[in-house]
Amino acid sequence: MNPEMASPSSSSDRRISVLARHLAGVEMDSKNDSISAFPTSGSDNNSVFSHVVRGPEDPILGVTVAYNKDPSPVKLNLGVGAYRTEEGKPLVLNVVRKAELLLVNDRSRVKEYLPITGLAEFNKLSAKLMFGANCPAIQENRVTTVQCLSGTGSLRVGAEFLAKHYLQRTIYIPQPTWGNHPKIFTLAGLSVKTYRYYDPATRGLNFQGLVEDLSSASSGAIVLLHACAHNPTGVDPTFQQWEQIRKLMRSKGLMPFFDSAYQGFASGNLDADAQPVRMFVADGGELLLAQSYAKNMGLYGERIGALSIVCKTADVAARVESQLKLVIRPMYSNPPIHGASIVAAILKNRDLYNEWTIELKAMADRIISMRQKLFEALRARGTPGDWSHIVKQIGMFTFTGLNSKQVSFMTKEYHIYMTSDGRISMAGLSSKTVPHLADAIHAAVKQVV
Ligand code: KET
Repeated sequence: MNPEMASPSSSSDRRISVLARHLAGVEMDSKNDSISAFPTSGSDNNSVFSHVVRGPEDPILGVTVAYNKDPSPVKLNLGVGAYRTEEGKPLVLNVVRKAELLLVNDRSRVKEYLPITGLAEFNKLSAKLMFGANCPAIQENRVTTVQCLSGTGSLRVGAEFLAKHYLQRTIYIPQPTWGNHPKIFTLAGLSVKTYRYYDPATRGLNFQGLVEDLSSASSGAIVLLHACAHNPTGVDPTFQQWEQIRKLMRSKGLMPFFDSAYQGFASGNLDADAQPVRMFVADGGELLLAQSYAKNMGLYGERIGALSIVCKTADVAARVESQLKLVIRPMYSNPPIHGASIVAAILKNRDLYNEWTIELKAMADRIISMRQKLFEALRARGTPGDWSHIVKQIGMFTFTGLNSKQVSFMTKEYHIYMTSDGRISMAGLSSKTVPHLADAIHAAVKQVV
């Protein structure tokens, strides 16, 4: 549909519904004398919001809320994907501390607004990090990159741009996927469908289902792909499978929208984890990419990420960027400066960059060692079932296969907090807490069906 046609009718619909609500309110007021003529005044206790019902907690972030309320000394939060040290503490990377010191000591830095598109240097370096130093699309200025509010904000801005300017409004997301995806895309105006991804029987990729579903997707549809370390399953396609997915998608004109929240966390190597995205860029086609530095630089609360759109020509890319600015400006005007400055300081300096890759690898390795430890602990207890998926799965999470009843049992009896789909954040585990988790899983599997 032509977006110019869409807006007048939808805005008139909105006006009519506001008017209808207004009239209903006036009628109610006139029937009920006890309601003040000025309901927002403090003269009575009738809140204009009294009809508001309590919303549910977020399925992932709500786990932390519940965890924080638990006074137990043995409680363990394996809900949100946030890295913890062996001591169970959040980690600020050394290289981030160094970059922050550089920034603080640089008296020429000011706190002016950034441009709508963010810190230019950060944008360039982010595109290079994912697409590679010698990427022709970058050299030909066919990529536009805008700084956004971490991965979530990048997805949202990309989705709003697509809803306004792309020929298709349907986006296919994997089944299952990160719980926020359907909400982000629906609220941005896209219509969400799913493609088969995970096979619970094999605890692996349902490649045939994926191929069938993408083959029957309508031409031009958008397809959300996890760039690496699929959340929540920890199951990624092989490079050969990626190549088949690429060919299939390009032959049907499907639009790839990559979500990269874990670059470096899958293999421990930033370039290796970028490979699937680079395969799609190398064929000269178009795509979108949402990047997050929350996990791989440990910059969670700095809300720093980027949206890149790879286009066919520099001219198109420039026009696309001008429209991204029109999406961003009324949403949050322009992005925050601090996180972008940290990332840029690290990415542009060879020593700091190298130091980052070492720290990143150490995080990835610690997660892998937790996989091994948990697997061995379950084997030692003789826990019924095949737990080899714990060591096979990739990235921050293990998709255990535990059901929601078993999860609530573990929370109630063992004070272990995780999402109800049975996902555990391996990054929240330490050598000290593995036995406690293994005991809990063992009891849950034995006692709860
Ligand atoms: N994509 C994926 C796949 C993802 O797992 C997350 C975060 C994000 C994007 C967004 O992250 P941001 O902080 O906006 O850069 N996932 C973890 C945290 C969360 O749910 O917010 C999680 O799954 O635990």
